[in-house]
Amino acid sequence: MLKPILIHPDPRLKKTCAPVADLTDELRKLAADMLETMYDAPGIGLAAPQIGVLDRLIVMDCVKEGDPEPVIMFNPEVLASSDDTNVYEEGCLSIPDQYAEVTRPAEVRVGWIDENGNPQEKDFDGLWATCVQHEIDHLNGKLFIDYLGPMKRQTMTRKSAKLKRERARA
Ligand code: K1U
Ligand code: ZN
Repeated sequence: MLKPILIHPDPRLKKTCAPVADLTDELRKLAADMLETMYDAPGIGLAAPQIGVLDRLIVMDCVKEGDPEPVIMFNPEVLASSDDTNVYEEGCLSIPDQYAEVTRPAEVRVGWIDENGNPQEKDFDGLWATCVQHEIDHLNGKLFIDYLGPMKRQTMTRKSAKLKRERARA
């Protein structure tokens, strides 16, 4: 089932999300709905707070061509980050049609609980590394525009607020 994606500014996008304690069928269904919503948007990632759920859950698929590689992460954590960095022009489904360059560690080791309740650990690089850091930021109430200077951030926030008002009227 498709879920509506919150548009910035929204107080729920600024909250720190709570760890998931028990993996229930309800949470698995939520993850499946998030993947469906992400593919439909379309996007390469989605975090639970973007659909108004303040749980530590993200989904991703950064494969551009070929077979899809959906990933579901409960309680994801960056365990280690490289010193070398990567600049990527990021977007956000909660700040539609706006993009800006963000510098982040080029490689990260991430730990998480998968949909079967098993702990996982993996090194990510390239777009996967950028995306997983972007999504984990969402769980800590941080948006990619928070890495920008105040003028650029304000301009992008105003544009997003205008789009949000227009969508509410439509
Ligand atoms: O979390 C989100 O808002 C999703 C976001 C993830 C992301 C994009 C770029 C860099 C880091 C994280 C998006 O998916 S924005 C849409 C997008 O990038 C895209 C859409 C269609 C095809 C390819 C990319
Ligand atoms: Zn985002």
